[in-house]
Amino acid sequence: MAHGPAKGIGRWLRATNHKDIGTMYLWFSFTMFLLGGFFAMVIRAELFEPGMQIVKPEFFNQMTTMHGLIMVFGAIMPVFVGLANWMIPMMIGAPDMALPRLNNLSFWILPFGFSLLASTLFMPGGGPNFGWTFYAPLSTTYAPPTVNFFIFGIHIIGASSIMGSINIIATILNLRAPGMTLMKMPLFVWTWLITAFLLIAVMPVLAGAVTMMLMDINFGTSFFNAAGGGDPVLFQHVFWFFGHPEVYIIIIPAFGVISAIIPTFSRKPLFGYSSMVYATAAIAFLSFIVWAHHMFTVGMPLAGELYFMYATMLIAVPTGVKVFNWITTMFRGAITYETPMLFAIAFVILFTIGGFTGLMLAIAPADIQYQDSYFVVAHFHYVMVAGALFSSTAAVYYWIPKWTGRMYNEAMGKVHFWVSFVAFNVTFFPQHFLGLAGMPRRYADYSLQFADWNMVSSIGAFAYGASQLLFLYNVIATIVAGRKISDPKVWEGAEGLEWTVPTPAPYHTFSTPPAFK
Ligand code: CU1
Repeated sequence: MAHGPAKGIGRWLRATNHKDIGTMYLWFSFTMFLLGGFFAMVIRAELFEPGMQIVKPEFFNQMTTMHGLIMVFGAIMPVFVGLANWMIPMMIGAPDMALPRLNNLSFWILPFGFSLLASTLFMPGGGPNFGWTFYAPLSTTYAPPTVNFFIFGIHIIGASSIMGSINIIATILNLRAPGMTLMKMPLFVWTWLITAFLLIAVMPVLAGAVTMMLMDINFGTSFFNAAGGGDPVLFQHVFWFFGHPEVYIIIIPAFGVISAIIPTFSRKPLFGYSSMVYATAAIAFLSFIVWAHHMFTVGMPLAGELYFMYATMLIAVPTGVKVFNWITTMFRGAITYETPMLFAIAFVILFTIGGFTGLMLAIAPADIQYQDSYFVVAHFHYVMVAGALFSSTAAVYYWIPKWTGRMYNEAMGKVHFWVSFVAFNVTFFPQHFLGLAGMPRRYADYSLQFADWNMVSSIGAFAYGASQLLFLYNVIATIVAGRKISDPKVWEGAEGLEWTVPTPAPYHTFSTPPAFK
């Protein structure tokens, strides 16, 4: 094997540099975002008006399933791993990630996992059609034969996440520069430290769920089969013991991004740093003990319903602390509204709306009405899109000058923001009305009284989809021909802005990583 930096494709295949791996994660994630987004466009095109027009119901089910799986596991989780790879070593003054070869493996198994998953769409029997939550017995007894590819894909994706998390924890705990104590770390680093522990705790649970499925389907066990003495509700318990912490795995690094951007553009230090750390840890702990709020209609004992209802509502307390701190950071700050700040402020507003509808859904007697309606779809898209996607978009605008040495086009960024912001709300706010009016989720068709708001929602979705192409164009234009940040014109009107939180020494000044001295 040749030594020294590899050239051409070898630079990427054999990458051990955290920046190259971070870049690959970001581009992989954006590719998956466009693919999952394309599936969303198919879904909204079919739902544009009542009656069947574009796709068959069977294919529609595959679209809703693949949209969810690709967005959660392919777009949102990898984008934050990409940001972690790029930023964590620089934020803590480390020369690189602690386990660079493991880092390479974590990334490179992902394209295989997702190729396996996506190729099922072209196989006999079609792709997974049981929703991204793949409840048994729909995903076991009634699944297409390609479910085995789905299971293998999930295993690969899970292994990637676990390896990535081990790497992040090892890096943060061992490679901090002298003087970088835990309570001095930028919040983005803290949020990832906590997220990595969540991932290591729950990805094996997901692996267990799909392994039990594999056994039920192929080897005659009856974990989820009532006829053989099993219990389909067990599947939901196992799935949501993974699935609820999973939504925090997605949103906690987003909190870290927002906690970096808001102080910068408010020109004030973050308000309540230590309370942010403790609130994040509290949210992570609570995320493990609320899973059955997804299952209020399975026939739990009343004591169980009450416990899961109150425990879920408790999460609003540390989340409220965070929102309070962000707003207090902005209070009386010298705020300017560049693109990252616009996305960050939109995050705070829209994520809070998603949080409030979450509180509504947490009320067990009300949830029995909301269950499986479009209200739930509206709720989690406020959290996932306006939460996770807006914050990762903000992060790209915020850090791309640091990554490329070039400035993005601010005017185009602002157009991207405003079209995204308006189109997002046009898409998802009416889905609250549809849900409250009784429209169920995951159906290819609906009755006439839901026609108007569905058309509005579809128009919003097309505009949202189109505005992401503007983002893609802006990013490529920045990399290829963006104004160099050494050009003083870039800094006009940006007095007092700091693009990095602490400024660590350039990594080549370390002869030995501090931890090994
Ligand atoms: Cu949950």
